[in-house]
Parts: sequence; structure tokens; C-alpha cells
Amino acid sequence: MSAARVAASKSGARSAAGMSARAAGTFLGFDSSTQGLKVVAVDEDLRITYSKSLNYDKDLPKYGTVGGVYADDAIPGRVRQPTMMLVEAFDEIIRRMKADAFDFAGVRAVCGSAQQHGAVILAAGADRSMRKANAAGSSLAASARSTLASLESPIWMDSSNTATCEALGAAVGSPERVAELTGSRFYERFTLPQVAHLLSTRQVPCRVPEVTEGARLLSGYMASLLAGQLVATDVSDAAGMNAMNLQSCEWDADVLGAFAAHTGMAPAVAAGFFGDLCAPCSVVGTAGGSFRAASGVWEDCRVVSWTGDNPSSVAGLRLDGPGDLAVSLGTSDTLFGIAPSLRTSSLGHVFRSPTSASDFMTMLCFKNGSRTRERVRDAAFRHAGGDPGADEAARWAWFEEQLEAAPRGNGGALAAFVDQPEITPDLPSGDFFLPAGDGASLAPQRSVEALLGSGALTPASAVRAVVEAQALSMRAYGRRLGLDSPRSVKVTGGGSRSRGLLRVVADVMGAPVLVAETPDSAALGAAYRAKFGCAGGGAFGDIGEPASLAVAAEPDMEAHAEYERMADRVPDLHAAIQREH
Ligand code: XUL
Repeated sequence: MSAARVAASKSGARSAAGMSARAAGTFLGFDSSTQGLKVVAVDEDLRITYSKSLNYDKDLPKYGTVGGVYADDAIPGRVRQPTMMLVEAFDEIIRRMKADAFDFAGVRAVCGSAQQHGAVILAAGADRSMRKANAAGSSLAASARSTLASLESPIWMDSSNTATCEALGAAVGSPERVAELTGSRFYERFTLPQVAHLLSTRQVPCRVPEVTEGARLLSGYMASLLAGQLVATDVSDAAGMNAMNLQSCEWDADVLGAFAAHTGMAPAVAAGFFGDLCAPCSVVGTAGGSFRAASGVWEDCRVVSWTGDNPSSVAGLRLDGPGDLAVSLGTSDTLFGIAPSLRTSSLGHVFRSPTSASDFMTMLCFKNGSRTRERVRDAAFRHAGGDPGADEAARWAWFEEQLEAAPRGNGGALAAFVDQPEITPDLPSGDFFLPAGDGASLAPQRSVEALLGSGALTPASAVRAVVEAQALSMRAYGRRLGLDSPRSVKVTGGGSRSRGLLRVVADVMGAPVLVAETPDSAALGAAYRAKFGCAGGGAFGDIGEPASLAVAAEPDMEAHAEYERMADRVPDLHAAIQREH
């Protein structure tokens, strides 16, 4: 008899309730994102039975984050998150789930996703101290505390390490070569260049293994937290580290050699610095003592390897094959799909698939997503004399009206709105406007306020310009990576609530736009992956058919032809911006 059954027979009424719930079976998916933590539960038929979310700024105010992060004005490009905030969010959400009488005893497996690339830096003896705290049934926060060599995690928004990327690039070879090896050229936000920078600038002690034991992706660390010990990292998220060889799914010897040389670490130590790797959706453990004590899950509840939010959305949106594209409209906007063939490039990324050991996924990430839409919306709203006390719902309703009011294509003018230095392609911060017409040059005004003030933009055309600029950029660069002839585009993330925006995406991509039942496709994908992990083999599709996605917009092919001509000019606009800076 298993330990779990023994526990069940000893605990009377709870065991009876627990066993019936277990027979029904629930699969739990978390999404530890930049701005908050979400959870979605599905039943055996993949129906959503529960969801909950919390927001770091509002629900864990003692950390004083803005948009979930600390942006450091003293060091340009530096963006961090307090690691303990990410961890405490689990204790908090579990408390709230229990207050809702969520039936943890029915959970068969748990999986999750985390914002990609972010790292947790481990203190010496991390695994031992995590196991010890779990044996004592301490809170998840207490089990994490002594595992951390740094209380802050570098995250995907950080771009303070350009010099380190250049040094690593010079050591390994051209951007194309690095992309061939790892799926992406060295990008500032990727884990290995982030960690190399922290160690080489001594922001984190580089005494390995005496003081610092290693580093893990946020996804791998969160899975460890639930399992109560350090567990292996899923290859689908490890591909976002610039450390793994995309073909062999092992740490790449050339890249780790450059990492060791850059940080002064012994090569043998560097080889073990990022821990073990595992195939997608591996069962990496069962619920640890801290997770069990906090929630009441059974000790045979499986923990399935976590992945990144974008790969998890591939699972949540059930992308089936080439031609099935997805757009995620969140803090960053991403365009991704199953790769038709393995084609790497120095712009964009190739990851291992989150749902199959043999496939790949292709992705482009645009740093300027929802926050940029909001900034342009607010500037246009102010300029139009909108009520400064208007809430978010009223502002978005106004945004929708303005989007409809401006003519499609803004008469052929192009724009780029850049809060955070953009990476697809590299663009400096600023707002840029290129009027229509041959030989036109960039407007001298470099902020949306100044463009509105000069009359180059009206409130309505500013709203349309930001939506079209983002969609056209996806189209222009997506075509280059082979994401060119979509059958359909599945849209997820907060931005998928805007009907007008979905229509622009349909017209720009020239394909029907589908939206999911929940905008939380990453958490949903994690719940599906939890079920797949339990199945122990077969194809992802075998876990069952989820509710079908609804068609939210059909493309107007005349509009599409117009947008195709505009998309052809987008790289020229970006080249002009780069030339002038
Ligand atoms: C993807 C990326 C972002 C984060 C956001 O490469 O950096 O989309 O995953 O959570």
C-alpha cells in the first residue's frame, strides 16, 4: 500500500472526500508571470473548473514593486524582481484557494509556466536546505529563503548586460553561429548572459560552489519549490537560456566554455552550474512537504516539469502544426508557431517544443507590448481632454472607439512607439513617425505628446498607429522566420479583449483570428501539460479535445493587401530610426 493510501485510511472523513475527488482528477497549472501569479484547474475532460490570480503590486504591497518589478534608474536597463515575492505569491494564492474551498485533495498533478529567461541564483547547499525545510513542513517561503544567494532575480526586461553579450559573442562566434548552437544569438535577457554579467561584475558572489551553488530558470525553480527539492529543467524553457545545444539538448560545450572564461569559473564547475535537463512534460517529483502542508495535496500528487509562458501557451492554445500561429498580447507581445523546419536566425528564437520531444517552436518577442499601448492611449486621451479620473474600463472603451474612428492604414503613415529599447529589431526608446509619401523623412518630434501637439497625429490616429505599428512589425519580421502563411492566428493575453485590435491582427496577418475561452493560455497550457505528464507517453493530442476556440475576426483580404505593402516598408522605417541614433 502506498504511503498516500496509508495516509488516506488514517484520516477518516477527509480521506473519503479526498478519494472521490481524486477519482475525478484535477490538473493544476500555475503561471508565475511578470505582474502576478495565476492558477487554472482543469478536470479529466480538460474543462476549466477553477481559476484565480493575484497581482504583486496590489496583493504583496510590502515589496513596493511597480508593474511587478524594480527598475533601477542608477543602472540603465537594469530590471529585477524580488525572488521572495515570487515565492510568497504561492503561499498567498494557496491560502486564497483554500478560502474558496478549492479541493486540493483531488489534484493528481501540478505543472506551471514562468516568464521566460529569468533566473534564481542559488546559495551553496540549496538542495539540502530545501529538503530540510520540506521535511519540517515549513511554508514555501521558508523553504526558499536559505536557498537564495541573491534576493533579486534578473528578468527578461533587463538589458543592462550588453557588454557581456558582446564579450560572449566574440568568444563563441558570429550571432548566426550562436543562434545555430542555442536557437538564438546572445540576447541581453537570456539567462546565461544575465548570470555571466552578475557573476563577472560581482553583483553576485562568484565563489562557486563555496558561496554560490548555481542558477536555475524561474520555471525550474518554481517546480523545485513544489517538489521540495531541486529538480531538472525542461528543455523547452532551457532553450531560452543561450546555454543549451538545440540539437543535442545538452549544455553546449562552446557556450559554457565562454561562460567559464568570462566569469573565471573552473570549466568543470560551469558544466554543473545550471543543473540537469529533462524532456518536456517529465514527472520530476511529487508534492514536497511544504506544498503539502500549505495546500493539503496528497503526497503522490505529481510535479511535472515547468516551462516558459510562451511555450506553455503553445500547449494552452493547442498549436497543432506549421501554419497555426499564435500571438500573445501581454507586457511583451510575442508571435510564435510550430516551426515548419529548423531554421535559426540572428533575429528571433527557436526553442524545443513544450509538448513533443522532437519538434521545435519559433518565436519573435517584441518588448513593447501592453504598457506601450497604455502609454499611447493615455497620452491621446489626455490630448483629447479626457477625464483624468477615468478608470481603466472607460479608457479602454475610448481606445476602441478611436481605433474604429481612424481610417485603416492611417493613410500609409508608419510609426514606432518604443518605451523599453526594442529587440525586434534593435530600436532606441522614443516615438517615431514617418508620414506617407515617397522620400518622406522621420518627423522631428520624438514623443507621442509632441506628435499630437504638432498635429502629425490626432488622438484617433495615434491609437490606430500604435496598434498597426505593433501588428505590422510582427508580420514583417515573422515572414522572415517562416511564420508567413498562417491558416489561423490564435490570440491570447490581456490585449485579446480588444475587438478592434483583433480585427487589425486578422487583416495584417490575412487569416482568421481565434480567441481562447480564457486569456490565461499559459496557465491553461500548464494544466494540460500536467495531464500529459501523467499520461507517461503518447501524443499531446491524446489528452483530449478542449473546448474549441471562437472565431473573433475574419480577415478582409483587400485590407490585407494594403497592409502587406505597408509591412514591406516597416524594415526601412526601422533602419531609418537606427541610422539617426
Ligand atoms: C520571451 C520574453 C517574454 C517573457 C514574458 O522571450 O522575454 O515574452 O516570457 O513573460
